Amino acid sequence: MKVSTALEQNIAVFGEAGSGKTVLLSSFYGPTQEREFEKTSPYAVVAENLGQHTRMYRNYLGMRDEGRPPVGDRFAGHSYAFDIKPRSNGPDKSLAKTGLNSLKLVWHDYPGEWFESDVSGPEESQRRIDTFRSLMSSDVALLLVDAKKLVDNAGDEQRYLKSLFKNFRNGIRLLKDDILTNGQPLVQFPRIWVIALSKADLLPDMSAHDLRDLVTLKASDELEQFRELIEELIEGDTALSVGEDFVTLSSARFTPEKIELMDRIGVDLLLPLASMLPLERHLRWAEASAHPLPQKVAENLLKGAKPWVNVLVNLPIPKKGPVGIVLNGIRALISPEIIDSFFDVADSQLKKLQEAALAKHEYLRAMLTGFQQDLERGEAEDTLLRSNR
Ligand SMILES: Nc1nc2c(ncn2[C@@H]2O[C@H](COP(=O)(O)OP(=O)(O)OP(=O)(O)O)[C@@H](O)[C@H]2O)c(=O)[nH]1
Ligand SMILES: [Mg+2]
Repeated sequence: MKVSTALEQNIAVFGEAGSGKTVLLSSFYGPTQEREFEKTSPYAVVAENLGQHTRMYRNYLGMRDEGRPPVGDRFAGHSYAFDIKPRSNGPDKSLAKTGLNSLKLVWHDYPGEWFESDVSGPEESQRRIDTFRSLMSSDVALLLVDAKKLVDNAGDEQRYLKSLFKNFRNGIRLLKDDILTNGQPLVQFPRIWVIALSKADLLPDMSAHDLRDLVTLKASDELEQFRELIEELIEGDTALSVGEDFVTLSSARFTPEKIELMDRIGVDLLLPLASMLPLERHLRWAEASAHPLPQKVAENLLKGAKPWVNVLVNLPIPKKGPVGIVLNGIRALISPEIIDSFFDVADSQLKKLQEAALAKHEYLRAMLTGFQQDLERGEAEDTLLRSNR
């Protein structure tokens, strides 16, 4: 049996038909296969499935070389697994210390049509449920808001935004009975629902703050109803952020002649968002004393966080022992002060932490610290707005 040496994180991408999901995936993946990226990036991205690699890369090349966007893949609903391997000069010392040396990202694509049309039969209905179940292991979900639709509805954006959030809600509500067993709320379910503007190049002046303001002004009731639905699905609904984080994304700049794939917005934030954002949020939730979470929920959040803390903070956590002991070990380790000092370090300090990790040949740790800097940068540029709750 192959023992996994990867930290794993899942991200679910929800968007209506044509909102840019497939292009986003290829724009995330394609550039990582270029020679320039291989020379300069601190990590490599390897698609686990060769067929998926070929499709994503072919889509990318079609755009890059022939100015041709990928053909629609309606009703597809796939999961894509990527190995994110830090580049190293020699063995990664993180592995010796923590048993981990890479990151696995699983990207779940939820087909747009499923929000907009009825199922065509029992087989497709089952496929919807299966797809939904697979993405429930994600900690982060992106809800795509299509900038093209905002442009088309200029002056009347609320029409589009209200119907969008209603559709998201209906799509999930229809599956509610199928995903809950005996009506029991779920412990494991995406708890961070980030609102992401896709095709942001069409609204180049819109910042993450502007996006928040627009959604709040035009569709806060519908967003609230969506949030209420998610609350019904999960146990421990104080550990939930729906529509509190915002990001602007553009996969490329599309002109009639060309698709400029080097001209992207926010795509570099996807890995950091998927990996570092949940860690930060989960630790805070698990430690929040004002609204203590049900034990199962806190344990689940901390259990997921444990290997990350191990790699990042580099302090010993008991590896074995009853769950309670291990969890107490983590609790002691990640006291609110440590969380604060860890996540609120200044950018310059993060850079130093990263350099120290590199000097010690702890490449995985260096990579994750780099992701944290990316999030800081995204906020400074206002392509990202993180909830401060
Ligand atoms: N301007 C601009 N246009 C984009 C961008 N991404 C996608 N598009 C356009 O939107 C079209 C649809 O994008 P897709 O990625 O295929 O949409 P999808 O969400 O996968 O759609 P379905 O598979 O049908 O659910 C593309 O053919 C492009 O013309 C972007 O970042 N900027
Ligand atoms: Mg698609």
